[in-house]
Amino acid sequence: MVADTVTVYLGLGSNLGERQDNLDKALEYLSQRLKITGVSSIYDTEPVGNPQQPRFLNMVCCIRTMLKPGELLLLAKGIESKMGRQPGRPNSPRPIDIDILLYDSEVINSPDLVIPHPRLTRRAFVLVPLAELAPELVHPQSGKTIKELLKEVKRGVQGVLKLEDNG
Ligand code: PH2
Ligand code: MG
Ligand code: MG
Repeated sequence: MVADTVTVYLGLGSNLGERQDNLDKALEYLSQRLKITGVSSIYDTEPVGNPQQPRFLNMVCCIRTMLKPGELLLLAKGIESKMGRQPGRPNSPRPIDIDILLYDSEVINSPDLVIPHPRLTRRAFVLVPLAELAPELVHPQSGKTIKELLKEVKRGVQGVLKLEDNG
């Protein structure tokens, strides 16, 4: 029997150290365990939440995997920790943050994992790169497409600048 693979979107962010190298390294680690089918441009973004921290580089990738949501979370956390992220310090600068944005069209509300990512619908630094890869993708809870959600973002796309040398 062929096991099911699902399409998943991951958000990557870095605001500590060599940010672009960190994104590359995270993609390399991910590709050792799953198939990356698409990557967005990289964006230089204003920090949201804690304005005292350095600017981020953010991007989104699309993957195909047989990993279950919990297994994928463990993989993401493992890569974060291998790359030197200190656990238990939310909103502090980090070499890498890997967030599961959407897992197929599943809705999951468990204590350690909420999918779709709860802040996805209001974050331009996620919606802009996600809209590059999947503008017509429907967000399961709102029933809106990524393109529509992006149009509705309150502060618009200010503070989200495309890195021009990223192809
Ligand atoms: N991640 C956060 C909080 N704020 N701001 C930007 N621009 N990019 C991020 O990836 C980001 C953030 C928590 O994970
Ligand atoms: Mg995050
Ligand atoms: Mg995270």
